[in-house]
Amino acid sequence: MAVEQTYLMIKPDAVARGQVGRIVSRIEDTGLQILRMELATLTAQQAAANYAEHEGKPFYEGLISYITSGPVVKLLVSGEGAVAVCRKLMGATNPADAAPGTIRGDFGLSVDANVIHGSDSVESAEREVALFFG
Ligand code: D4T
Repeated sequence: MAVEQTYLMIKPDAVARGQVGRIVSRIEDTGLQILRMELATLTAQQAAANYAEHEGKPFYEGLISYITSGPVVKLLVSGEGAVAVCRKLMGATNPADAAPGTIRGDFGLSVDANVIHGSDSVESAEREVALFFG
């Protein structure tokens, strides 16, 4: 497997509940390397660019206002198969379907506040790293 970079983002609900440290520990426990980590509040433009594929869907407006509602933790993570490793660690989109032991399975409350985002491909990761870290 190739060394990849991926973009992760601990979402406002998890930051507000004080779960950042425990989530970062799980990322570190995979053996992947954290190259950058930063607390920031997303602009409406960044949120819209990140979720462009969902524009027009019933949950879109709520998603944009939620993701810009408070600070997130942006992470640039690198290592062997980093995209797939992180998607597996995150668990299913809906915390109700996410397996115990996954981040969403253990920390998530609902699909519209589901704790963490992770790039779904190497191509998405490149776009998201440029969008969020410049
Ligand atoms: P992200 O992009 O946040 O890593 O999530 P996923 O890749 O796992 O899932 P997604 O793109 O399908 O959904 C993006 C984002 O929208 C929220 N959402 C999703 C929601 O609020 N209601 C819904 O019905 C769905 C499907 C959760 C994640």
